[in-house]
Amino acid sequence: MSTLFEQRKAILEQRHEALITRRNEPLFSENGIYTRYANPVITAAHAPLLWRYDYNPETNPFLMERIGVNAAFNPGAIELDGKFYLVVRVEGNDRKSFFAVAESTSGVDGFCFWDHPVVMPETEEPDTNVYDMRLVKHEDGWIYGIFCTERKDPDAAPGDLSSAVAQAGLARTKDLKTWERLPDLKTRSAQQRNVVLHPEFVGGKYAFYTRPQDGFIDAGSGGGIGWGLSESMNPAVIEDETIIDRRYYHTIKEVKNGQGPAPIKTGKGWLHIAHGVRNTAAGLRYVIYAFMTDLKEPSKLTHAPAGHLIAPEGEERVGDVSNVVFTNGVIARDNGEVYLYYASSDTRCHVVTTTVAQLVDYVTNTPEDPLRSYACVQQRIELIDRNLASL
Ligand code: M1P
Repeated sequence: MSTLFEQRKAILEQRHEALITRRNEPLFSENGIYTRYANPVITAAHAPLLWRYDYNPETNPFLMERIGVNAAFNPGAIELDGKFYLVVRVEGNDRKSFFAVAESTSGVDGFCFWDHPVVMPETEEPDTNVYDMRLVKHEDGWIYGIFCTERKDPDAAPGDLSSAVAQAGLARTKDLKTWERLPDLKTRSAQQRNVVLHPEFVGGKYAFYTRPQDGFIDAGSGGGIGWGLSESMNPAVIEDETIIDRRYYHTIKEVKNGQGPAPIKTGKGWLHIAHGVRNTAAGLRYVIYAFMTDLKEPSKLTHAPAGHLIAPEGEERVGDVSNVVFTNGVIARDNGEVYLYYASSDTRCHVVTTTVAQLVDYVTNTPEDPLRSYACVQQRIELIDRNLASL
């Protein structure tokens, strides 16, 4: 007769194994721009059982979960030696996020976490929370992890236990296992989130995409995707920040926006994937959009297709922070394939697959937002008339 502990252990292990070995099926692509997949690639349930349960029947006779995992989202992504690696934002039931590496050979399924999460060293001013790592293979030879470090606002009024200060944490590695923490990025902005390193030197300097903001949540008078240069990564200091992709009234990015992963270098320009936020009666809505900047001058906007590239669909619409899709990870392979990782509603990770050719076609041929309903109708009538003429 097996014990309750043994029965539960067998069921838990069987269910976990079935989940992480589950095949993922591509879905028909209605828009022809990218292919969605039937299942998320990583969820909280993918977290190893060893992270959550005490496996000692003496100290845990009911085989209870001791340290739960609430969510697994907003992964950074990188390809190393032909394998797909995600550095996932794992959030414990205690609300603290940490980073953990999951790897897969296909990029669309079979993601399996390494036994131990990332040990990210702290600076002299310890982080309360770290999240949303962008992984960048820089031409200086390092892999950089740029992430948000969040600490309680020292100027918060007594009793205000929510106000926080967000800044860009920096670390570098060669193997995703050992991380060297660098000083946080210094800019003139009170808060920074969604900071990303450009993969190449620009004029001999390190170049950053930034997102200056007045408050922890509100972009305020700030916002827009910024750009700044730094002589060094240790320390990284940006004196001048300019906005290269600003917010507009009545668009998908009227409240705020932020660079996603580092841009992809293409023959036509740097291809950027970002998130835009607008307000609704049901709260903020986060979508993913794309734009392109000049190959020689990566801070110069050249193409800005209207509207979203990806919006939350089906179960993606619901989670801890509903109506959100967010991306900070992409893998563009040498053969032109693109794996874009995104999370839905701050809860789980998904992938869409496409190619550089499809994304360049999308970005360079989708009309810009004309910013008025009348002009949008004119745009659509031109398309309809061209189509009717070709019948
Ligand atoms: O909750 C949605 C997202 O909110 C933040 O993004 P932004 O800085 O643009 O508001 C981030 O904290 C992100 O992690 C989160 O997914």
